[in-house]
Amino acid sequence: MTRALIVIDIQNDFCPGGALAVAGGDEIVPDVNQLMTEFDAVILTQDWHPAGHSSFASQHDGAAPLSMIEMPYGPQVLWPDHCIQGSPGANFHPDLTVDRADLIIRKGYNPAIDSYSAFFENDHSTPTGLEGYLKTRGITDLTMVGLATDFCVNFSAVDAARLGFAVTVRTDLCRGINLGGSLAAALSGMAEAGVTVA
Ligand code: VGL
Ligand code: ZN
Repeated sequence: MTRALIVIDIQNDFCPGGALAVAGGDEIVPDVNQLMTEFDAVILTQDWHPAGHSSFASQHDGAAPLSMIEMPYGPQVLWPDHCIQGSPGANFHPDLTVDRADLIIRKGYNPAIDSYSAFFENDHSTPTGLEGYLKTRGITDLTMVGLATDFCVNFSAVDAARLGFAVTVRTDLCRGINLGGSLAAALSGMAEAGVTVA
């Protein structure tokens, strides 16, 4: 059994003061850093959008942030502009132990498709390459922590379970956005997919 810690999107824009701040997003950083020492591999994910990304409300006339639209690949929440490639908001939280990471996987770089999951874009079919990386390293067990519980952590955990990994989400080391009940739905959806929600 080879175990990896997947640290999801602990970036300035998802922390207090950021463009898409998740309440308490920064609180988890010290314990996440400590947890890194217990794993064979550590992988960080980084939300990484080009300016003018199609998931930004600013790109849709009259659309309010946090409203929904129908995209060719399905329903999509429209977000405030966030995690723009190379911007300070896209940087990892300054206290996160980035040096411990074996791999940093970026996602959301395709202008036409959002990517919550670390494994597939929101069309649920375009891979990021993370599955191949983990499987070729013989990694079988994943623990996930980070932001946000109900979006990127949720989609990553459900995809990982479907791909055959043994997945644990440490909810004490995650924080959520909770849009219209999305947090409760995510917790039950993950459990249904076979994720251990700890
Ligand atoms: C995320 C919304 C938009 C996340 C990323 O990391 O959960 N949420 N982009
Ligand atoms: Zn994003």
